Amino acid sequence: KNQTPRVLWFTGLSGSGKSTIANAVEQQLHLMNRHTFLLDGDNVRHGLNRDLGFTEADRIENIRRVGEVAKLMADAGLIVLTAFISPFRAERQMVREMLPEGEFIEIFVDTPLSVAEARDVKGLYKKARSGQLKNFTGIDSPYEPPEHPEIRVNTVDMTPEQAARYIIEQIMPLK
Ligand code: GGZ
Repeated sequence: KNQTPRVLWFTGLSGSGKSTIANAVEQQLHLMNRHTFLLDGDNVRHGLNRDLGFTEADRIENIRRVGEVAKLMADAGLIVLTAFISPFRAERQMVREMLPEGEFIEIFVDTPLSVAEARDVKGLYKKARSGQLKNFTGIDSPYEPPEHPEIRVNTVDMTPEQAARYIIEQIMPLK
């Protein structure tokens, strides 16, 4: 095997760019012949976790299950990328502790709320501000930024491709 299994755990606000950057990192890893799997809302919240919404309890359960699946996939030898808001420190820490030392790489997609809200690609911030959408992260549901992420990316001064390149540079010395 030419790779150490590991989990690249992206965290950040809705609209921060997690999925876009994670997809770009995955493409780079494929070019390096790495076997990967990307877990995100599209392939998890519509299937395994379709019974869960956005209350605090449901988000906790969402992240717990994603952590367990990521662990299984990492055990199978994959490089796993996850792109969930994962707003709470405690659950990110829980997933970190599920995995062998050094295999959980927390990547903070550090887009300020003002920037994510100004982009509002899906119009969700607008709905949250008007009260049409409750428990929206950053508006009426908390986001606890990582205190010591392995990697932090600034999406204000970097394109998603530049952020992905930066992440690859950070993880590749680990091989
Ligand atoms: C946050 C919400 C909400 C609420 C729907 N709060 O920008 P998106 O659309 O594509 O990404 C958001 C996604 C967040 O799901 P996660 O599984 O990543 O969240 S968590 O880790 O907190 O469990 C957003 C959409 O779902 N969405 N309602 N109330 N995001």
